[in-house]
Amino acid sequence: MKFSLKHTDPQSKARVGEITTDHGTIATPIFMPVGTAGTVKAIHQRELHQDIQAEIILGNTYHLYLRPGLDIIEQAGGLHKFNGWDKPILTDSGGYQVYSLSGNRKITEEGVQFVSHIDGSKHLFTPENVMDIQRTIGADIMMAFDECAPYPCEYKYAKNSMEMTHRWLKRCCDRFDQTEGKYGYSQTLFPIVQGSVYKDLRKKSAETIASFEREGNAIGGLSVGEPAEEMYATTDLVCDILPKDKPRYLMGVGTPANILECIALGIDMFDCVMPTRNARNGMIFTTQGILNMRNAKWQADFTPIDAELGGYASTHYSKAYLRHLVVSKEILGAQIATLQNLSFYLWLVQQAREHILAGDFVQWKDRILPVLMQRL
Ligand code: PRF
Repeated sequence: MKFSLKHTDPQSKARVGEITTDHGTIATPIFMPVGTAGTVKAIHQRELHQDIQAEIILGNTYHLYLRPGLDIIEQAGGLHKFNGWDKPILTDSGGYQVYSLSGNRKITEEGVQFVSHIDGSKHLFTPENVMDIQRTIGADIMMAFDECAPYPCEYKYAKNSMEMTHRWLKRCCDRFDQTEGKYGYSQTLFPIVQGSVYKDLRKKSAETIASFEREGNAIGGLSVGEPAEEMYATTDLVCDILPKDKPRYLMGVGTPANILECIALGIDMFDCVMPTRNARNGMIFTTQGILNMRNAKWQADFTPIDAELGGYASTHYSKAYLRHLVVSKEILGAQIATLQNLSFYLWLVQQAREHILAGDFVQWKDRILPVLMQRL
C-alpha cells in the first residue's frame, strides 16, 4: 500500500491524498460503505461501482468468520472473488462487533471468548487468529485486534484496556509480519488508537501506535455515545500525534457534520452504517437536507429525490414514489434509499476533496453544514 499526500489545507488540518492498493487507488478523504457480510445491504456491487463510484468497501471479520466461514471464503479464492468486488476491501477485526453483538463474552489477556449471535456456538478470537482470518478473507487493509472501551468508562478500566490493546497490537504485528497474503496481492495492517476520552491516555496511545510505524493508523473508541465536542477534541489531539505521511482512519463515524468536522482535523478515511441503516428506516440524506420518507408531506411530491446529486436513483424517482415504497415496506424502497444515501455520502467527501484543493474548504463546510443537517 502507498499513501501520497497531495495537498494540505492552510486554514485547517484537512488533507487530500491518494491510497494505492493492489486492487486500485482511493482518493482521500474517503467514505467507505459498510458491507458487513460481504454485501453492502440492499445494493449490487455493480451499482456500487458504476452508479455511485464507491472506491473501497468494508467487511467484518466477525460476521464472515461465522458465516459463510473461512473454508468457503478460501475455496472461493478470497472475498474479492467470492463477492465479485475487485476494488479495495478493508476488514474490521472483530474487536468491536464482538462487544456490540455477542451478548455473552469474556475478555482475557489471551483474547475474547464469545458466543455466536447466529447459533450460540462458542469461539475464541486472539490477536493471532484474527490476523490469520483476515489473511484468509484477503482484505487489502486489515485491522488490528483491539478493545473498544464503552462510554462512559472509568479511568482505570480505560487505561488497562488501552494497555492490553497495545500488547495485542504487538502480537498482531508479529503474526502479520510472519505470514503472507494467500492470493498473490499484498495486504497491510492498521493499528488502532484507544484510550476513551482521557487526554493523557489518548496521547500515550497515539504515541505508542505511531511507534509501530505501520502504513496507516486508525482511531477507535469514539462515536460510542460521548458528546460530539469530546469526539472532536480527542480526534484533534490524536491527529496531531499520528504521522502526517500516513492515512488516518476514524472508525465508525459518522453524521455528515461529524465527517466534515473530522476532515478539518486531519482524518482521511471514514466508515459508518448510518447512510445504509438509516436508508432502510426511511431516513434520506440529500443535498437539500434530511427527509423522513414516512412523513405525509412527501405523499404527492413528484420532484426528484435529489436532482443536484445527478445519479440514476436520485434523479429518476420522485419523493412520492420513494415514500410509497418505504411506507409499503417494498424491497425497492430500501434499494433506492440506500443508493441515494451512499451517493450523498460519496458526494460529500468528493466535494470536500475539491474544496480542499480549491482552498475554500472551511468556508464551504460552514456554509453547507446547516443546509445538509436541516430536517425538511
Ligand atoms: N474498534 C474497532 N472497530 C470499530 C471501533 C473500534 O473502536 C469503532 C468505534 N467507533 C467502530 N468500529 N476494531
